[in-house]
Amino acid sequence: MNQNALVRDGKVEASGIHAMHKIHHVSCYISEFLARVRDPKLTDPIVDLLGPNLLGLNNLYIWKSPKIGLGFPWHQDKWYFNHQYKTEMTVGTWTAIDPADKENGCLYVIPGSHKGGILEHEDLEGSQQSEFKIAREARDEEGVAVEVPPGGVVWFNNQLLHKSTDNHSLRFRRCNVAHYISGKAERVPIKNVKNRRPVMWVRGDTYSEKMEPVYRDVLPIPKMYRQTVSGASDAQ
Ligand SMILES: O=C(O)CCC(=O)C(=O)O
Repeated sequence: MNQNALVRDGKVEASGIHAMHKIHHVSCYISEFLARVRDPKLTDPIVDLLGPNLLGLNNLYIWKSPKIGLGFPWHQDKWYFNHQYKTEMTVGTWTAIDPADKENGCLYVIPGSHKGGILEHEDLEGSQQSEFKIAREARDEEGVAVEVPPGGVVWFNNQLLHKSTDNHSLRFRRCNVAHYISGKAERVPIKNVKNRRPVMWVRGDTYSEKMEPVYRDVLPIPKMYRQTVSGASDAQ
């Protein structure tokens, strides 16, 4: 679980659900969330894009609290996934829990940007998501707001440039994000095996020579994730 960066940096005081920012990997540890990631309503459109064999990657809740919820800078998810998996494409699903609009920090996308290659991503200063990098060449004036009702889903190619804005409203803006990759994708070998994100089976066949391990059942919640918001861990 991540804490809101303004709370973490002592710039505002908030507690409980108002101090939260993200909850990571819920589908790896809680069976109801794993079932949701496998829901054909979410995955049927992805089969059209990635084929019948699907694995689930990062899965998280983003929690923008009223007035203090922070936006995300322009980025392409592939910039992050490139370091972990050899693949042309992953697909992200973004599901609104609350109505998402310009006032409470909805997504913005640059239409057609998924065809333009991967931009440089640079470090970002300030309280905005410090773990996030920014694609500085992305142009704000090309961004289109994606306002979504609760339960509405956005499916997006991992090269699509997207960002979101801060929550200026008195309402929450929460969503669930789930990323999918083809079962035929290969893992990039990494040294720190301990910090590997678990990869979950979603549907179809798996290829153990390319991706290992792939989990079919939820895992025990690691100690590092078992902290409360007041002592929120920055584990990702
Ligand atoms: O939900 C948001 O505000 C941004 C989410 C996002 O950019 C992402 O998950 O890559």
